[in-house]
Amino acid sequence: MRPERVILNAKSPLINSPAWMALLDHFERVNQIHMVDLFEQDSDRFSRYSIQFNEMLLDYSKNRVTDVTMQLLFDLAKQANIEKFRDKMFAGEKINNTEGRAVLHTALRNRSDKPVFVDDENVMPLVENELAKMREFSEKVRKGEWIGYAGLPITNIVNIGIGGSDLGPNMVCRALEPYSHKSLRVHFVSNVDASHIEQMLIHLRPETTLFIIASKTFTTQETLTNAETAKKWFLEGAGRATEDDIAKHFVAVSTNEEKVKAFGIDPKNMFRFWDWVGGRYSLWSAVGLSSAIYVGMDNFIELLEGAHEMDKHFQEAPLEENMPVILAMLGIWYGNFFNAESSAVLPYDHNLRMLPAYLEQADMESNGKSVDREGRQATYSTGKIIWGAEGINGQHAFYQLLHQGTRLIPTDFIASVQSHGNHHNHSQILASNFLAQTEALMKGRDMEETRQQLVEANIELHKAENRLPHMIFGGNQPSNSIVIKKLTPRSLGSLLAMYEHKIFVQGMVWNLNSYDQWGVELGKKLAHNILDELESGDDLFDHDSSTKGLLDWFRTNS
Ligand code: G6Q
Repeated sequence: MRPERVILNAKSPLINSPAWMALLDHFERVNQIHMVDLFEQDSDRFSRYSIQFNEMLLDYSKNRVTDVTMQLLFDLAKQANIEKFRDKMFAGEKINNTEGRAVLHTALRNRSDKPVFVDDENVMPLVENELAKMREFSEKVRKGEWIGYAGLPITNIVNIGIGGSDLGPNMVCRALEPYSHKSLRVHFVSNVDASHIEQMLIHLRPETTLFIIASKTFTTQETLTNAETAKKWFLEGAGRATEDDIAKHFVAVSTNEEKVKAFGIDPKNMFRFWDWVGGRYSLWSAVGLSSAIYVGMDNFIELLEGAHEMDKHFQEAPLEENMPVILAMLGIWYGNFFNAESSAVLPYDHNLRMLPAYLEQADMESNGKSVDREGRQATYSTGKIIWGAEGINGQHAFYQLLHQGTRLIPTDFIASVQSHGNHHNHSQILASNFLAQTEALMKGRDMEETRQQLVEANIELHKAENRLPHMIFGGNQPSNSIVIKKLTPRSLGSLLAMYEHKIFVQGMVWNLNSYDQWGVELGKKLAHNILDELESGDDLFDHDSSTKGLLDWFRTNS
């Protein structure tokens, strides 16, 4: 039987709204405009379409927009009551309506002395308390004062977690590598494939390893399975550790004290966060413990400061000068009017190499929804496919499709001017490529100019004519350039918060609840059923013939 997909027999009204209709009408008139013409008509385009925030620059001039487009996009944002919902979020109102929860990752990095209330309780003392606990613990580990059961200091930290309890801290550790403690190494285990944990443990010694079990619910199958395997390795390894030694080598980050105790971790070794912190928004909480140890608590606080500054910008800047709002509305312009299906994130900073993976979750888990906040079918496209990789590597791989493919793929190019590396010539090459790519995407390659180049290269006429169509390309591919002076804890905090708020704005325009993730539940439930079938060898549940055939294949080949 086919599932009934939409419960309320109604369609979300967004596409009949005045601001939407006005944009649609405008789109018909401007969708053929070429950016080359826009630049030729306006020598001031860069300064009018760029914004500076602290040491960060957003240049959005290479977009297929005019002043009218931007105005209509801001009208749409206003119609969606972005400012009202933003204020509700910061005030701790339960904007996660399907789970009845506040959405307060901003409270985790609230560096002002303003209280933040959830159900009449000021949560700031809780936040401060946990930060103090993180500081005390991380400093002990960093100074070699947290001594393991064999009398040795910790040298390796293993974060066991998945999804939001993995991607955020993992990405932060990679991004802030230059700030890391030089005698500590940090590892992340997420996959339940035993190869992941086994291939890592092989290099470690129980005496000097600290495990951080990070799980908001402390019920996640993959994490608990890896944690049990780690515990077994610790107890049964060559080091002769005992149950009493667990306290020195296992700490937990969770909201669920009962489950943490049941696993065998003493609550005094537990770092807490709360149900008003979504998993994919939790790197600012104790989920960031691995990064706090790795780069030091002062740097972790700097990260929070940078995010807080972006929070203030998001709250205070008018929509027209608001970085997250501008990025969000440009995304809507391409996704909903040009029907762009995906958007690429292309960092030109090696330390930001995990940013695309992190943003894939942040964006797609938040806005990959097809029903609006009132349970009505969304009859418009919502979350775009977010993908990407280090830009310089991408140039030698997938950029061909960006330049000459048939699809419109808006891009975010992200660079830092000052590298942490010591070779200036490398930075210059990297920067020149960064700059050249957005220019090439925008301008394309003109037929006459290309013909001329072929002639100058002494290519025979008939060969040149044959090659010509393959060499020219239309350009007009939009990009945002986000340039930071240097990748520091503070600028990283601002960058990440900017993307979080961009996701928020898009979710609000599409009238979604960006803070639940019911879509990931079904697979988990079915996996539990199938695990019973794999373990027992019995057929316990009904399956389609494909799933049944695959299940049998696993059984016969295991
Ligand atoms: C994030 C998601 C998801 C979650 C993981 C891990 O928003 O909810 O990625 O973080 O499923 O969950 P636990 O932290 O509860 O183990």
